Amino acid sequence: MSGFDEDAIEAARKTFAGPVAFLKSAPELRHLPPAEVPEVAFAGRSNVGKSSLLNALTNRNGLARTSNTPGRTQELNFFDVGDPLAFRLVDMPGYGFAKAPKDIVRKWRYLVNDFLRGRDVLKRALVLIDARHGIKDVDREIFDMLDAAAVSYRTVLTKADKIKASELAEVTERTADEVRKRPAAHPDILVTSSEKGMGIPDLRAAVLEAIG
Ligand SMILES: Nc1nc2c(ncn2[C@@H]2O[C@H](COP(=O)(O)OP(=O)(O)OP(=O)(O)O)[C@@H](O)[C@H]2O)c(=O)[nH]1
Ligand SMILES: [Mg+2]
Repeated sequence: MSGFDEDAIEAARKTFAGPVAFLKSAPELRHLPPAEVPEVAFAGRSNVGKSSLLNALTNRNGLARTSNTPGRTQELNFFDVGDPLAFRLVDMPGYGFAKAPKDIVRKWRYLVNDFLRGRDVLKRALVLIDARHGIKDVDREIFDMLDAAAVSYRTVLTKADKIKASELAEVTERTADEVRKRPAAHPDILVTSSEKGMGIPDLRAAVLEAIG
């Protein structure tokens, strides 16, 4: 369903096998690194598996911090890819976790909205959706923000290893049907499991395609 050819997959594999390094963490916009290379951001509910997917993508366990505690990542975390620097990956703070204090939610909304609207090097966002749950209202809120900011995005199902193949086919179709109606969304869905490595070569190719 992703449709990348072998050359694109191989080029992406090589890129991500090269240098990748954590650059910095930005709790506020004034801490952002200079906008000097293309960026691709990972967005999604807390605990959906953003940091895990970043680690799988770059084949480096522990590059991005993962955790069972929702809300682990509350800043924008930047990772440099390539030497010389070719592009950056951005691990975004998760949203929608239960018991999030109001001021944290407000801070998240400002930070993410301002980043999405003002970051001209941001080429694409990957919006991660837990395959067990499908799209929720909190995800629709970020879709709305991305559509309004005209940031192109692609939907990625995570934790595909956690459900049966039949359920996975069903949630993939349901997700694609909803996403197709969105103006800034890429119509194709990527299905992944960081745990099993499923969909990771395609996701790498999708990142390279996004940075152009
Ligand atoms: N079975 C399975 N578990 C996964 C997968 N990806 C992530 N997890 C688990 O899900 C939990 C959350 O993963 P994280 O990568 O920390 O999630 P996150 O989206 O970065 O969370 P926040 O930083 O809180 O927004 C961890 O316990 C991971 O081990 C997957 O593909 N399969
Ligand atoms: Mg995280």
